[in-house]
Amino acid sequence: MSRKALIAANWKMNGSAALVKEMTNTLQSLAISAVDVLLCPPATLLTRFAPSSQFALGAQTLSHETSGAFTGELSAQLLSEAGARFVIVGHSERRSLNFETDGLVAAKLATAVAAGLTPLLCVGESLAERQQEKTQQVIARQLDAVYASQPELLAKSVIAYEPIWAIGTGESASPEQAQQTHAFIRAHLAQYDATAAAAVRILYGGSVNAENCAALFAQADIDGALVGGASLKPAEFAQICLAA
Ligand code: G2H
Repeated sequence: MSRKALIAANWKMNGSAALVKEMTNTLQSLAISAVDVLLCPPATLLTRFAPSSQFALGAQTLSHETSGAFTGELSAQLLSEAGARFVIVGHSERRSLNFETDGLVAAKLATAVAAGLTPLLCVGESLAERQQEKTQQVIARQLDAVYASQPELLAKSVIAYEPIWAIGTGESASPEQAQQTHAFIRAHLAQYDATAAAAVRILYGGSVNAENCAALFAQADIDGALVGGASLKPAEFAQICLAA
């Protein structure tokens, strides 16, 4: 099964109109075609991007509601109208800082797909959970919460494995550690839809940079990366795209 790599930038609550221009110029000049490139800036910057064949745009979260009295929230439709084609769902920062439960993540993912957005579902264990050898248990729970009752959504999803202990710490999972968990994720998803599990792109996220990315991309079940800090530096992000 050959899967086209996807390199996704998660700017988190960073970036600026100036960075939009700088990143656009960098990616336009490279004309990368071997991999898909996705930029997820803060929602307010989505409309600052001119349409480009070099990259797609995504949001970092969405409401599970479609409209109504939800002050401060953004619906899938609003994000789509702003140019988003993808949306990150269930990032660990949303799960911990915004108290997003497995159930809410599942509802958000379904709402995204219904509106035509491709969800990028984040899963991953904490350091304590890894030390207690609960990595697979935690990830299985996070996947089951979404796909056990709606397996048809798997074929429309991208998965990102982001071990919480590797996020923003500068300490990436080793390629072997990541591959082991990616293989587990693919095998676990096969119980819902074997064809979709073989085809689904599973990205690695957590302190990916220009130095460590090639070894990660060499692994059989790693189909790209969700890049945080390094995606704020256009030259380094471009290097990561070129390494995939
Ligand atoms: C993990 C990742 C991007 P960073 O959150 O989603 O961030 O690359 O800074 O660890």
